[in-house]
Amino acid sequence: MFCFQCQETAKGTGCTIQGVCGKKADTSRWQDLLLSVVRGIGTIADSLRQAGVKTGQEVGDYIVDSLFVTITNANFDDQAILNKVDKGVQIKRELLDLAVKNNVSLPDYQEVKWGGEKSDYEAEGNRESILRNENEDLRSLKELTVLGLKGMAAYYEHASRLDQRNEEIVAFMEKALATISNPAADMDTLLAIVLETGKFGVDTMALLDKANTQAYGNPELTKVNIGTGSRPGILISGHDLKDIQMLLEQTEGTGIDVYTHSEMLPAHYYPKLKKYKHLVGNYGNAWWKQKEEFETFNGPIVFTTNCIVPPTPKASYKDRVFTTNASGFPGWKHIEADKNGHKDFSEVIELAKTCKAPTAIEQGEIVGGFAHAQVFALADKVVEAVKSGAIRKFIVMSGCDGRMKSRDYYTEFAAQLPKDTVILTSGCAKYKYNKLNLGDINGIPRVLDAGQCNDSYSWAVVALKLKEIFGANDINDLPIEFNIAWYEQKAVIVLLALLSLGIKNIHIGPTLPGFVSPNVLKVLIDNFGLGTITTVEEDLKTMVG
Ligand code: FSO
Ligand code: SF4
Repeated sequence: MFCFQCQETAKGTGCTIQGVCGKKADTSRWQDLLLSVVRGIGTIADSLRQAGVKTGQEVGDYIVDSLFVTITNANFDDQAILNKVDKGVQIKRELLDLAVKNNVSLPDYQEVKWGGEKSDYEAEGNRESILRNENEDLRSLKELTVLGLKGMAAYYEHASRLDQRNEEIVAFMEKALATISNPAADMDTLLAIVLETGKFGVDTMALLDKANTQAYGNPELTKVNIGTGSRPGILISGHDLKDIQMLLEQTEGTGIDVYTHSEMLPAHYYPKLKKYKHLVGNYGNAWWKQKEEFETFNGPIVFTTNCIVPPTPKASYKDRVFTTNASGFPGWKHIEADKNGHKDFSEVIELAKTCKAPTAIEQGEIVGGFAHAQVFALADKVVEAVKSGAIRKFIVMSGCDGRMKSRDYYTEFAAQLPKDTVILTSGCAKYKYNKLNLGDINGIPRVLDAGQCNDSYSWAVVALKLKEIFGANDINDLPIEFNIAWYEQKAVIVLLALLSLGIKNIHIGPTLPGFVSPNVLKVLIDNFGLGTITTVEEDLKTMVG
């Protein structure tokens, strides 16, 4: 196997025996195979589209879902991945027929030519590994594109489950898949597609923002309980708001409480979700602490997206975990939606009724809900604080948390920031400092949490608004610094989106991506001033002076 898509990749260069995330070599091969099927389908769909032949929503939805399945720690279930390969082979055959019927000629790439015979799955999966591209710079740009597409697909899927779709985004995904399948694509073509991926990343985050806010209202300032109640609970993790909505509806009046975990915390900020009295709090921290925290939760757990840590054989909770959407784990029950998108959580609820209430591991509250609308509502206060010098700088510290010790940097950086600075956050990175009680500036909390990682979009909207208010010529002239922590591929699309908005001198850490080759890194440094982190003391000097 070879996989280098996340920040925890072995030695910073690639997992080759087994994933640090727990991914096995077989799973890695099936993911490579699935991705090659997706590239084939994307390429054919792109050619059909260019020729004006319609392919239907099923093709776009398949591409999106299959990309999502291959995100870090989303799906460890080989059979589920192979079922998607089977489905893809079927879709591909239908598209090939469509091409023949309409006289559309197709590129002769391996991904298009492969016949999809079951007996050839293993060999094709091995052939189509990341290392099929021998030139490390071309490989790097192709991977940067596909990893960005994976993040985009995740956000697109959440939006689509709330009935928001966008044909231009799907058309772009197909074009990008066709571009990276082309063995003759050169550096310039690939660099252009990387940057365009960022542009469509902004559009996808805007689409999801619209989907979430139209369905559930604008996030608002909210205090979230981190303690526990006396009734049994269901813990829901991941990013899908439609799932928590359905779970809240189905648990109402059953005597079961619902708790959010990790990236689901921001559900509390939405008026139409927080209205449920039995949505009682957030339990635990970021994804990587789940092995301990699921033990003490005592009740069932539902994964709606990625960030699964494989349990140890002794884990007491392993019979009470459920997955849905793109997530999966062998032996865990998977909840499918019916054809109307409805999911039946009755099995989870019945199980919860037999469980003990969660054991408290923390007490108190955390504050969040500062997506763009709430920040705009406070705009006068914020502008006044900047003009008077009460706020000297904003530091965007969005992104992911992770288990590496070097991530303590972010806790220390947040703690040592001068008192006239404000942290703008989103994603699970916040768990490194959202319980530090960093105080406020004239009533504005010093940690403003916009929401999930996709809500980094809010910080772009806020930055553009501040640019307008302060009459700045360039977004980079504002008193905003970007010190982003990354882990998986959603952070890749967030980064590409920020670059496409013209934001420069972004620091990413705790380490630079293994999939960025030295030459590609040089391009990113020369054009965007991209950098990483050093020590807290040094970085405080460069970022806040
Ligand atoms: Fe974190 Fe996981 Fe949202 Fe990621 S929970 S690491 S960037 O999924 O997607 O922030
Ligand atoms: Fe390694 Fe990350 Fe890939 Fe898992 S997702 S195999 S940890 S690079």
